[in-house]
Amino acid sequence: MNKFRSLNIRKIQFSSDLHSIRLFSATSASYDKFKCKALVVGGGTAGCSIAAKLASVFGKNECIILEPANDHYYQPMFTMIGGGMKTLSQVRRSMASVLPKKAKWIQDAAVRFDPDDNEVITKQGHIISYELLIIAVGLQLCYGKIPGLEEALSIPNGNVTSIYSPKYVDRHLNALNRFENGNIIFTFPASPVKCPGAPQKICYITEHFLRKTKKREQAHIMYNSSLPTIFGCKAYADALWKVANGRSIEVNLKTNLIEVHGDKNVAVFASMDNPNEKKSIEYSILHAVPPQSPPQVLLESKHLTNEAGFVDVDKATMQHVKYPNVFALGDCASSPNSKTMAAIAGQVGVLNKNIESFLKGKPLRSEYDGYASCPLVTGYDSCILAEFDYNLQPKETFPFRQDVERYSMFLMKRDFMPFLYWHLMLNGWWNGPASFRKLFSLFKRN
Ligand code: UQ1
Repeated sequence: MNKFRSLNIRKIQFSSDLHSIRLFSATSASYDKFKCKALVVGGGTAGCSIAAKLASVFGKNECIILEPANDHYYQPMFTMIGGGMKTLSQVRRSMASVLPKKAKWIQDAAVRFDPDDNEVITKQGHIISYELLIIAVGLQLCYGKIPGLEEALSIPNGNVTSIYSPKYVDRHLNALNRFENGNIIFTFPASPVKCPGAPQKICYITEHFLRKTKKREQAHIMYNSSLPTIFGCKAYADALWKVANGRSIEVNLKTNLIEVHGDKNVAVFASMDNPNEKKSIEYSILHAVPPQSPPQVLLESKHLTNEAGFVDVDKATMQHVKYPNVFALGDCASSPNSKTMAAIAGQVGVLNKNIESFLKGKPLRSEYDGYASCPLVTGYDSCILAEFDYNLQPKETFPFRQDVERYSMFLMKRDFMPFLYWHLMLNGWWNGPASFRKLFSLFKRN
């Protein structure tokens, strides 16, 4: 690391961020310049897991992680928190405790990528140069894109809830406990989302909660999704239709939440086929899933991204299509897989092998097949474990039928997965269930 006074006009003239103003105005301020073998941008599931692998290969402080947050959440548990099966404090750990000890953590955010110079500029004005860049900045939640939603979510003890953010996740159980009668509406936005099963899981958990508390008769439950299908993979879509119909949940497809009037408890929906076709529905509880997009820094990095702002990688190797020393994984990558934690597990293994080949100057041979898994929790004791690939074909691990609700899969989701996450995945030791699948295939009939 060497300190220097930075007034590099070429570097700052393109930047719209605050730090460039700082560079111009505070001429006496000094900024750090860092150098490393591998720079991992993002300390979420993807960043943390790949950094653990790289830090152990490259050695102490040769891998830098750039991540501004203080806390790290095990987000797959948010649906269970919504149903009161877990608490937020059980799924939160300090960032310092989960990042690999051999890596150097810079608590700051990227504001500009300069892949031609192998540099990243941070919000505080530091410059980090790298030999290898791994982008794992996830998705941002855009509650503000739906007029009235943030306002409604800020009403104390309000009727609008959202398990997608730690800020709002506790509101759902509070609203369920207060519920007396009326419409309970669940939404799915018109954007890519992380864990596309979650908007439905919280719906089924809610339905079971109402049966348990003898309030089911008083509720009319609606699942309003902007998508044209209930689930992308047909085998599980058929199973989910049975769950929804069997529990008298009204499913409205191509129906997009566009406005919330928190003061009147009214949600406005528009048809995806005809945006002028709108309907207003009064709710007792509205569970809203925010539209999501790549973070701002990627939306401003056109040289690295596709049109939608995702890091433009080869969907098999996860290597950038233009910059061979740049890789991406997780929710911010352009690979067209379902954005789940299991997908990241598969990508980490592929990336690890391909980075090794890249550093040796060999062709990248490891290929990600789009594997994603979604434990579709359907209540307080049942779960359908969906597993599929890029072609939306089931790619199942266990020797029994997975398109049915099972208690065993519920226990796996609730009790085994958190252990696997904190102890194996974050240390870079879990690359998905491929070896279990091979083993169990010995017991499979047909
Ligand atoms: C998985 O690998 C994973 O990532 C760690 C999850 O996220 C928490 C999952 O929910 C699942 C189901 C898998 C796949 C693992 C098995 C054993 C099928």
